[in-house]
Amino acid sequence: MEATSQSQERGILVGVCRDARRRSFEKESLRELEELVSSAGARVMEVFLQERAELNPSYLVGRGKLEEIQNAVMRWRADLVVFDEDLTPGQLRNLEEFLGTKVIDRSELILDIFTQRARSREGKLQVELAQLEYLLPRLTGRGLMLSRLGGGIGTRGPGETKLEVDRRTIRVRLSRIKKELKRLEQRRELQRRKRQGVPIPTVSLVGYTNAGKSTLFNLLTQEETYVSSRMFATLDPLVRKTSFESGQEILLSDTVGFIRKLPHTLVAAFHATLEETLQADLILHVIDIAHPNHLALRQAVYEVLEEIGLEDTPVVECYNKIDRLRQIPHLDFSQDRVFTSARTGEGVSGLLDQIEVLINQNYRKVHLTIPFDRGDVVSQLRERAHIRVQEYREDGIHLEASLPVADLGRYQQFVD
Ligand SMILES: Nc1nc2c(ncn2[C@@H]2O[C@H](COP(=O)(O)OP(=O)(O)OP(=O)(O)O)[C@@H](O)[C@H]2O)c(=O)[nH]1
Ligand SMILES: [Mg+2]
Repeated sequence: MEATSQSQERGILVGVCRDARRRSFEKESLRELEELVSSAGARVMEVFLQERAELNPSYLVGRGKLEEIQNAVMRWRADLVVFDEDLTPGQLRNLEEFLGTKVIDRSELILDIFTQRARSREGKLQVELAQLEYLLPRLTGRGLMLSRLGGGIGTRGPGETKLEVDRRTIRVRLSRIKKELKRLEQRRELQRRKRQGVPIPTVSLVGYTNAGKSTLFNLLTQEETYVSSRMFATLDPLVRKTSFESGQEILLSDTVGFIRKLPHTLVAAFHATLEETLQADLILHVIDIAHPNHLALRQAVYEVLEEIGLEDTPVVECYNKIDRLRQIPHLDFSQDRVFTSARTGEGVSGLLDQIEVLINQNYRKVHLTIPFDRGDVVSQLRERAHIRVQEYREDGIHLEASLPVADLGRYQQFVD
């Protein structure tokens, strides 16, 4: 549900910078926090950056800054204060008491956005799991702090209901969710195996949130995936088949966007949704070239890819949104870098060519005839090759397949 302007929450943001050398990073992070807050449906009224080497253990920020924030809360009649740093349960309590309004941190904000966006059953459960694990250590003696001040950001439970309040209920719920997730995971694994019966190369779109992955996905598959200027528009990974002019088919998958300072509890859930990507033959890394800090965001994406063990999958970098630039910067052209506008379609055919080249680089198209008594060879090929056509003929099983170059010798005797 979209908040209307009357009911829109009014937020104040607070960032902390402990080290002058990190000043521009923290400022950038605050700008991003501002976008996140608007994505969650609230309006940003004022932004504070505390620069201080020593943090106050009770309030994070110093007394002077705290009073400034308090004044701003009153001046703007703010409904919430969002900290760009993670707060301890104690700090959270102290700050709420002092400021007399709801206080949340970056993690809680991102969790809230994920809660709003999750669509599939699995996505919803993953987010609920992350949210409950985040809340558990933050329970006060009597119950959940969240039953605290009003509704809005940070108080939304998964689904339509408010979160249940006591520790025991949460534990029971957590173990149910885990069980259910395991079941769904097994089902997905089965579906994936079924797809692997006829292996088609898979290409996975990854990138920082808002880079244009879904827009590009729609363009390439002629599908209507949800595109939005809000961050984290896509949470549930989507897989669709599409084909090149040559007839070569690929499976393309759209994935959840990345972000820096992702809440720890979400990391696990988030990695699970990237499982499809783990199977990819090629990664299409979409980068918003119009973003002033796109190099840092690009780096953040590579860090996550490495964390989940994807550093060996070949990558094509797709510098998107070139329509927003006056001229394309002079980056040295290379095989694995393309410039596109998913909005105008510019550069997209070049991108397709590039994908096709890379996918076929290590494969050769061959026609094979396998004798009927060599079912073992057919099953080996199912694992290794991309089979396009399979026909039973008088002289044996006829296959039209793309074979890894390295395997050509081994199957030479069957080549027509
Ligand atoms: N100007 C311009 N805008 C674009 C282009 N591609 C995408 N956009 C816009 O950028 C915003 C984000 O696009 P999405 O396709 O939702 O981005 P995403 O990477 O899927 O984002 P998440 O799902 O949130 O991670 C939308 O407002 C798009 O219309 C482009 O080539 N040029
Ligand atoms: Mg998307």
